[in-house]
Amino acid sequence: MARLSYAQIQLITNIVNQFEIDEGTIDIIELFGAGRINQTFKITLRNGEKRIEYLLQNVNHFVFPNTKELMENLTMVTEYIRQHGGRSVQYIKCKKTTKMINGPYIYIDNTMNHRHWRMYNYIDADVYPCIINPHHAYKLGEAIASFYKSLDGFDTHQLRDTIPDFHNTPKRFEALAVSGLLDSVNDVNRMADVKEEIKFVVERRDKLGIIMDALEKGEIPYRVCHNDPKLSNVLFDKQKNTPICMIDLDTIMPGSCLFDVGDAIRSIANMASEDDKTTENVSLSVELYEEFVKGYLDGMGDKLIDKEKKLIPMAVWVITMELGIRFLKDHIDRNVYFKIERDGENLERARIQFALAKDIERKIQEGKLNKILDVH
Ligand code: GN1
Ligand code: MG
Repeated sequence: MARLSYAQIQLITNIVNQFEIDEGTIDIIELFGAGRINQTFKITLRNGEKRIEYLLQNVNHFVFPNTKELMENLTMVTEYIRQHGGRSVQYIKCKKTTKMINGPYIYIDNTMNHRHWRMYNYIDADVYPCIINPHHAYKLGEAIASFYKSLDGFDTHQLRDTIPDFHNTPKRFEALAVSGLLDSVNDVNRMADVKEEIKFVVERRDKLGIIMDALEKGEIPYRVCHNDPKLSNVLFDKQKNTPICMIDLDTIMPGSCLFDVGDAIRSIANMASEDDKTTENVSLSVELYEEFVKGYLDGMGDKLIDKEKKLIPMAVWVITMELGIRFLKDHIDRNVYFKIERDGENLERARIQFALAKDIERKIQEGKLNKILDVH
């Protein structure tokens, strides 16, 4: 991980000082986490023998244009969870002397980019960056179910869409088509590179709306969804190894729980990594899929309706296609959304997702993803 320069340290120190924390002096500042969107720093304060740790985050306001509404969502949800006996991160208000343009929880800095910052307490916990054994898949299923339970009774209407149409897969397809059209005028070579991938998506466009349609027709319910349910977004108790809470709550919005189920499976059950350079290792592990589903069904009990259960295999496919489409669009748009280290990375990421989608199609056809579901 890159080390910070003294100039950066001074900048961060100044930002930390805009928040209402006064339990000690800043002792350590380090880069933290590996998100594709926001940038996170861990801040350690020292007061004699006591250490207090926080996370400071630069919220990507290209991705989240309305950080005021974003923080309203997050504070509502985290307060609800705490009031109902659960644990969650707690956001820190800015000092009264700080100019607050976007509500009490966001500080906008004075640099050219006017970056948006927020701070919250650091919870000391176990975090698994990747699956080590099938039991982790089971535990993730259980953790996501327990997140849903902790928000039981929360009125979804209170939440704003922080990213409108985030999992509206047909709209993601339309956005890809628009980027493609614009770019074919400007950059013929870039479009030539993605011809195969565009064809792959177009051939499958009719099935992309299967979850959105069920939701809009009222066949499956709206619930409070996390929308980024990867294993590394769950904190586990260091002693008991039980889930404490889910983090990275920026995309909490109303939607189908199938978005979360699909995305969680997509992210953990691929034998290849999301950032592999070739597709040779891509394959959906049926074992990890089944373990996750077991954990999720055990955790949800009778909360899940039959139609939701039935759609689980297709949800994994839809969300995989959707992320492929998003990576592909970002490649065509010259990487304005997902962080990259070199051009071409987003195209490689899209290819991984499409290869996975193809493997899922095969496994659905062979009936391999239905065995665990007990639905016909
Ligand atoms: C982004 O930043 P990160 O890694 O938590 C993205 C998710 C994708 C994920 C793919 C707000 O999440 O939707 O599934 O990358 N988050 C947003 O790795 O777009
Ligand atoms: Mg995220």
